[in-house]
Amino acid sequence: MQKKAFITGITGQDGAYLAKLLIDKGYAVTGGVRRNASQELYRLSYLGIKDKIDLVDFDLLDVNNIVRTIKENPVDEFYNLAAHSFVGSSWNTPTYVGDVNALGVSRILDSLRTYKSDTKFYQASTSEMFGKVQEVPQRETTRLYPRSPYGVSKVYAHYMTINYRESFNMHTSSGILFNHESPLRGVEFVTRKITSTLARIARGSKEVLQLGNLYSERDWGYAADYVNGMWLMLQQDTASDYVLASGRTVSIKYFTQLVLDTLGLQVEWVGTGIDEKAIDRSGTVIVEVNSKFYRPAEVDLLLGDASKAKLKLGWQPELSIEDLAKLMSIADYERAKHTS
Ligand code: F7E
Repeated sequence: MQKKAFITGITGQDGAYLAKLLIDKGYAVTGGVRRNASQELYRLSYLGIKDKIDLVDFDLLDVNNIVRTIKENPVDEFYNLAAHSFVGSSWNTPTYVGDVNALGVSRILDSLRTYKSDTKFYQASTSEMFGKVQEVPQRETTRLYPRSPYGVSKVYAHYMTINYRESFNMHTSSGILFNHESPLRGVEFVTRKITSTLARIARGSKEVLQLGNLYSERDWGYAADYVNGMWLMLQQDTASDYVLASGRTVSIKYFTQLVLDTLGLQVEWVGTGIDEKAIDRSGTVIVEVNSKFYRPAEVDLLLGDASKAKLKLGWQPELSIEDLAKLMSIADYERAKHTS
């Protein structure tokens, strides 16, 4: 019989890649769309799956909507990828972030428990829960120390996912995903901000790429690899928590340099701290630091250990950070053709 899956956050980067993966595997996919996100269907179009998905109104803040959705769309697998996902702005709306990211998961879990408790559930947990890291590398057992309202909200959701597994014997798994990027990443995140802005500059635009902390380090992978890990978690007999990570961490500056190299932009880095800049041969500033993009509390170094996922799921990332930077830079260079 054809398997059915429900994906919240289907208009986002991960939702789109996961929907594509499931459709290719023969699933019937229903996607939950928040009213304001409905204009963001371009990712589904980009992957050629927009017409293959049943889209329904879904809002993590509305418990009646969630109950009705779960009753009307009984599925085998439920993937919760919807969230307020931008760490940087989570300090501006901390209560809202908690309502969506933390209590929203309670609403889903309790509705599933009440109306369809044999559904396998996936929760999008995050390396931001490690925050001020308590060990390096970080694994499933590492003590959590979130450093933003976003991270704190995700810790609540993570433990609720574990709690429903232990309290009600439900198949609820949590993927602790380190940063994962792609040409479909939103431009507010640093990798896409870098590739899209530098691609326009390479096409002749006169803008300057303004960044915050050049020296924070991230363990970056390719989103399409990571959604495969989500699916694998729900195919296991027993639910559990898994770190998905590349096992390598590089700085924002390193990633920026990879993109500059791919796009053929030759620069020299000068200055330090807030005065650090990348200047091209003609003396034009291409990259500069702007304190506006610093965060009130930073997560300086994230490095994941995905050994458990490798051992139990047979999962491993395929794309290196160098290849990922190339893929994203080339995609944005192509897009910039139409804007410059
Ligand atoms: O920042 C630094 C910034 O916004 C990465 C989300 O998917 O991954 C993502 O969260 C780093 C930070 O992602 C700029 O300070 C410097 O250290 O791309 P980001 P994130 O905060 O790591 C995790 C796993 C999630 O779960 C989240 O949902 O880059 N940085 N300069 C900057 N960041 C931004 N956005 N913009 C800058 O100009």
